[in-house]
Amino acid sequence: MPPIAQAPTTPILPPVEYKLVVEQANFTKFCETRSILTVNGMYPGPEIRVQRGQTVLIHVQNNGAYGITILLHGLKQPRNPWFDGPENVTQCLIQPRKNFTYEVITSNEIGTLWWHAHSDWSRATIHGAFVILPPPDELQDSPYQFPSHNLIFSTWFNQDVKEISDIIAQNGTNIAEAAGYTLNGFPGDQVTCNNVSEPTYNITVKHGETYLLRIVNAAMHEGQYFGITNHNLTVVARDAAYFKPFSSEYVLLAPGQTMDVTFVANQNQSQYYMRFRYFDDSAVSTNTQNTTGYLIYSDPVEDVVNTTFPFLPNATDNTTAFTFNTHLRSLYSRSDTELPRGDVKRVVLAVQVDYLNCTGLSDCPSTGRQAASFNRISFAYPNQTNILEAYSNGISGVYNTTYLLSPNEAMENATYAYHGTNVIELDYGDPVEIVFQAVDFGPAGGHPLHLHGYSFFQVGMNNGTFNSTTDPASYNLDDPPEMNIAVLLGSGWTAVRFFANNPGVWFMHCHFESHVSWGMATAFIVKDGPNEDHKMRARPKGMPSCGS
Ligand SMILES: [Cu+2]
Repeated sequence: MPPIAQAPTTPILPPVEYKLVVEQANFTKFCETRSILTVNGMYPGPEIRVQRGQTVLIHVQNNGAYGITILLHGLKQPRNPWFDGPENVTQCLIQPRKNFTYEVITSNEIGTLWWHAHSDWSRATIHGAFVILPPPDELQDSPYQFPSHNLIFSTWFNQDVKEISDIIAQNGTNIAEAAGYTLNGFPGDQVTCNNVSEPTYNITVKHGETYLLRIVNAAMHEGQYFGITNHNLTVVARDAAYFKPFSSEYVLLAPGQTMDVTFVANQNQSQYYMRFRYFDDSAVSTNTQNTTGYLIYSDPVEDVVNTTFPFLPNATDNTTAFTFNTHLRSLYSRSDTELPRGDVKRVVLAVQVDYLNCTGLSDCPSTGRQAASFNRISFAYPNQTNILEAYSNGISGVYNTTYLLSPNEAMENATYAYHGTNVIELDYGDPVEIVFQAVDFGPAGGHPLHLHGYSFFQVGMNNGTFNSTTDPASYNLDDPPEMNIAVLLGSGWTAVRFFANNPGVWFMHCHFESHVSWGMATAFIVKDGPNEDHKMRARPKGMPSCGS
């Protein structure tokens, strides 16, 4: 059993510090001026940049009108769940006029991750890139030597996102349709306001140079294809883990995923389209905006603009999405030591959108409401405390450690879910396999399923119902891709494996924001192991106090 995620041996750099001030700021997009919650007045927020293995101190000052939390998405935070971020799971809200410092430990992540708010729907506007560079001696042989640009794709609403999330969490109403999307804050030239194109993000390149794009899909609900006219892309990493590089006309990112892609500026010196186009295997209506940017050569020999869009697959082409998601392979296989290959503790989770029976529940309409669940448990956030606090202090009555139903039972009757704060307990070092099984074959579509505190290896993925006898025979146990978000397509199953070697409380949830609001979430409690470095760190001083 391997040790907890360690940074490869590199010189220890002193911690780097960032200040994030949460505050309202006005932005005009899609023909409306709105006051939105920002960090440092920016949309998207500032980049955080570190060297692998470095610790980051993030000082958050909340000058907003309501409480928030911040998550460093995809950082494993070894033994350090206290600074992971999800509201009422590992911490309580940072209330208005309060501050809190996150101590973020980077370990073996490389490339691009992101940070975002992890309370209500604040992440719609509070997010930014988190860049992890290799140490100098590795940099020169890595794709991170190239000049890079961050491409942050976001969803924009013409309503207050706090109001949207409060209504959805209470009434289970359907997703509020986005006003549109932005690339680094720009809607792009396919969006017009009073017949004038909205501003378009652009990057300038020199002919013959290689560039790195750090793509963050910060969208609330929308998977996205991305491509550049006439330029081939090479995928080198996703979710801060290297892949065997592969060349592709386009890439696909689920909400929450990050991807590092290189390309060579080797075309006629002109201007080309960068384009995002949504992928959606659900029947829920989606804003179909094409989101564009320009790639501009610095010394155009001809004053010609290439107006052709890059080819991107059809939005409802499930086969292409499946092919892309099953094509990925790890490069330096941490899987050599970190992938469980023998007996595993298998956790099958039926993943579905369903209904909540509101009998006996407050704040729930008597007619019932739409919900989402794992094994028909729709996750209820604790109220006046958080799960980590309850776990570390031995406070009972905050969460349950048993799931009411076996997956088979959960799949039998797909109508109603139960409301509960149910978590899954693991012993330190357990070799774990999670099989996500889509149950709502149909309109709900697929789910990007995200685990905090870990990355896992996707060993299998297919259509239909998982067969525990025959399907494991088809697993990739040689070079499965490592990730922190596994895609479950709407009609199948996805299997991931990891060793439970990071003690603490770790949230797991769908990265569609409405599905989390409806309860598609749970947490793993990984118990301490026998040695000192197998134990969760002690509770830091100054955690935000609970209760409003
Ligand atoms: Cu979902």
